[in-house]
Amino acid sequence: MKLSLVFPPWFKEFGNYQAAARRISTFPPLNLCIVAAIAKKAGWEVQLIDAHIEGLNDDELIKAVGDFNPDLIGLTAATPFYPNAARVARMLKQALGKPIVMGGPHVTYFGAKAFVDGLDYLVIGECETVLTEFLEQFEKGNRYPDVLGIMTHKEEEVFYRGGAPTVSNLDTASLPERSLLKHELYMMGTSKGRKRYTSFQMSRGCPFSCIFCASDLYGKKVRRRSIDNVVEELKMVLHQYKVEHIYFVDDVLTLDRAYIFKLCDAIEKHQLKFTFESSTRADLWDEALAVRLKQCGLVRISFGLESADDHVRELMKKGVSLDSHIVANKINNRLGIETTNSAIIGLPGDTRESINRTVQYICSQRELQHITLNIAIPYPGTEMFKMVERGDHGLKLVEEDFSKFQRYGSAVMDVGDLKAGELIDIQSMALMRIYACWWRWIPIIKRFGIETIFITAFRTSLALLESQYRKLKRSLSALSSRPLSPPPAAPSSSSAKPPIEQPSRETVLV
Ligand code: B12
Ligand code: SF4
Repeated sequence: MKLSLVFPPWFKEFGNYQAAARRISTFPPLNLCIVAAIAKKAGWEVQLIDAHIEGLNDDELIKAVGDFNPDLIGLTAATPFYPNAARVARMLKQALGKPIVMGGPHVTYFGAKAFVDGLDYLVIGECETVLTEFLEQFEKGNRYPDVLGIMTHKEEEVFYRGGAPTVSNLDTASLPERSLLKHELYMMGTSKGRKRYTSFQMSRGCPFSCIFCASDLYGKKVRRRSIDNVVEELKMVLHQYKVEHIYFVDDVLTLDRAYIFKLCDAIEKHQLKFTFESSTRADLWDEALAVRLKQCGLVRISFGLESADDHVRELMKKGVSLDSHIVANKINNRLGIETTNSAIIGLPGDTRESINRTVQYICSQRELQHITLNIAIPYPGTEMFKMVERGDHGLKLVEEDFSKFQRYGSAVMDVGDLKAGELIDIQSMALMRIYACWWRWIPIIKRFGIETIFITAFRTSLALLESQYRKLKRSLSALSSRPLSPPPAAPSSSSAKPPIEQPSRETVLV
């Protein structure tokens, strides 16, 4: 049997920030490599196409999959990728007529609501515990397999027994099948140059409950691989695929301090030479840890600074003090470890003033060298998604097209009297204010390259000009249409509603 795994293309969804996104977000699809490993072990022949990195258009994608002639096609999607993945599913179904399965965070959250024309199966949860049985049943010709974690449908009727159990011992899972990736295409900019890189996972789960994060989609329990198991995969990645840089996608790299020291000892003992990066919390960072990680190749770490406003910080339930951020950045600046601080605007409780406080704080803190400034998006699976459904803190969803669930140049909810559109303008202006400081340019140039910075700055300035022009046009037309007598009664609430794009209902099966 043959399985074709496809990661659909997605850059154009990043609008003005697509050049920067292309530069830093071309991650190898680790989940599809895991699926490939399980399928191969079950005796299937597997093809993996990352249409995004390979730059394939629709026709080229259909041809590549068609030439392989699979029995089953697999797709993956986080929320903003989902509309495009659903489009690709419909397209491949029309062109090739093969059964299609989709997994990932979006379908795990929405279940049956994620069925669209073309999709035959959804994998709800982690696939390691259920995929082998599903493939076996499929191979036997059972098109409606009664397997936990597998959702299927016959026209409008959905069959589902419940979510896939999580993997309790990650060491028992097959190592991701990276032989199917075109490794030479995955390059990451680092302070030590652009390097061939891959993504790598040592643990799953996070015990914290930040309202904007979907880390507990598969449960809160933290599961960690043994150091020996990690070393086995590291050796394979470095020696077989000549990877030079690793992005550890663990939710919180330094959650278990002792584990990290043991990992460093193992990296040294086995003489594994590579640079790496990851993300963690600033309150789980200290000098001894930073020194040790740097000795073993750490070049970049990300912290979530989020907001500088006390009320917003309390509502977002992160529980990391601003002081810890400054201390952690100070350590890294002294040691020469590049540090990314991710801030968010438009969180519950945010106002123009609180956002201004956050931006002012960032501008005044020289230790915070590299900042990313995201617009808060209520991703399905987060507490914030539930808050917006309930309308807590004046949150209101104004955009239901999931492809717009991007953190840059796109906003999907009003926050009190802060309108979504206004947040986009505030983001552009704030980024300009933050990056007006020359000492912030160097790490950015190293990471993105001067050409990417120029394109992004140019497109952002154009977008700002456009938004000013739109505002001016609106004011002029309001002036010219102003009635001489007092206006009639206020419009009804339904006509005052902002336009919300509805998903195309005819494609939603259930
Ligand atoms: C790397 C990563 C990325 C990469 C993804 C690239 C890639 N090629 O995979 C990049 C940087 C591009 C990215 C971007 C974004 N990401 Co991201 N990302 C991650 C991260 C850190 C790791 C993903 C990963 O590899 N996980 C490991 C794999 C093994 O897990 P998995 O994908 O869930 O897959 C398992 C199952 O779902 C299933 N499965 C998945 N797909 C399939 C397919 C088939 C056929 C089958 C059978 C099974 C199956 O099997 C896998 C093994 O059990 C996760 C956090 C995390 N720790 O998972 C966030 C995460 C997936 N990202 C998230 C988000 C929100 C985003 C962004 C939308 C915003 C952001 N935070 O940056 C953007 C979207 C970009 C866009 N176009 O809009 C959320 C998703 C929430 C949601 N509702 O979708 C997560 C969970 C982070 C979080 N904690 O909130 N991301
Ligand atoms: S933001 Fe980080 S600390 Fe907070 S829940 Fe997500 S992974 Fe955990």
